[in-house]
Amino acid sequence: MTNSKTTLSKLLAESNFSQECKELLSYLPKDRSFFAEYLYQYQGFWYPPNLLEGVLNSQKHFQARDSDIILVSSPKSGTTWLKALVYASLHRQEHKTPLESHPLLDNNPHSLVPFIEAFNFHTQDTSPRIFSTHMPLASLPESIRESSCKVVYCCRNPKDAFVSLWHFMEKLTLKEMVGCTMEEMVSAFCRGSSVYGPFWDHALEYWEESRENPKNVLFVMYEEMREKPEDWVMRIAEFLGCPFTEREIEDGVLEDIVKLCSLENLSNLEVNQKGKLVNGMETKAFFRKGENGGWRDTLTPLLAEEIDKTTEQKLIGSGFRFFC
Ligand code: PAP
Repeated sequence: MTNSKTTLSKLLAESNFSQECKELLSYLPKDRSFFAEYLYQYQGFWYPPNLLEGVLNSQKHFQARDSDIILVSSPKSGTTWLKALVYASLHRQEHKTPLESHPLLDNNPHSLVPFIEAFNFHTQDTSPRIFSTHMPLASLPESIRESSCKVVYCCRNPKDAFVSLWHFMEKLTLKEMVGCTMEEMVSAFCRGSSVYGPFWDHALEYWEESRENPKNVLFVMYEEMREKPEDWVMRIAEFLGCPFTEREIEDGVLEDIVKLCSLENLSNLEVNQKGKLVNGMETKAFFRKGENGGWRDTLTPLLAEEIDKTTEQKLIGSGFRFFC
């Protein structure tokens, strides 16, 4: 615990920020936060300083290719799972027996699919390249917005995403570091001041883009994937231009991929129980219950209502609904 705490404090507070980032931090709106000492508002969304620096760096240096695949989500909305599913689907020719030998058996999904804001986007040179990001639509690097690469956005209902973040922070001892109550954290979440928040604006922007530009942006919901994973993996593969054939389905390829990437299977692997990411985060922190509606065992009715009210206000006139 001490180790991961030290690594995280370093990551969040002591990074050696670029001059550009330091200057921005000196005048951007800031809000006291539960995730870092302050979150800073940049292009309408809120970031701890280390992630803001990652966003700036990717906006400057990330060069998208038309064949790239970008997996996008708000934090705690199914990123790890989506990375595993897309990686396994795209590499299914090379790794035909996924339950016996597969990179996902020895690597956490975050190690196989780099996170654009984490400065490690130069490390991948396969085709297609798969990246992930939590960046909002309008802040994506220009080269992504101008390319014809495919974006898959994974959305989750705000109460479960919030609760997942709460437990994640508890596991990483971030709450102790910042010192906040759940009431304070809900209140910050609802005013938009959470990592990559406002949560609702993030989802709405990608949802609208997926309707305007369905060839390039696919919007999926974590809860729907939980209910019918095979259907959704097929839809994602089709969207990415590598549909599963009847024969593959008969041979159990799709079923094996879903099993390989299941919460139960991944969370029991040694790499996901004892491993660490390059930034020092313990891989086990990314796996918990994965329940639809699991927020009920953490949020009081009053706090749930506060989030519901915000959701209601945010979605007025949009035609969009979260799953539950
Ligand atoms: P990240 O944004 O930090 O990458 P992310 O993977 O999006 O995290 O979210 C973690 C959630 O996904 C956890 O949800 P919970 O806290 O409600 O349990 C985690 O359990 C869930 N999760 C991780 N891997 C899988 C998986 N293979 N299948 C389903 N859910 C998963």
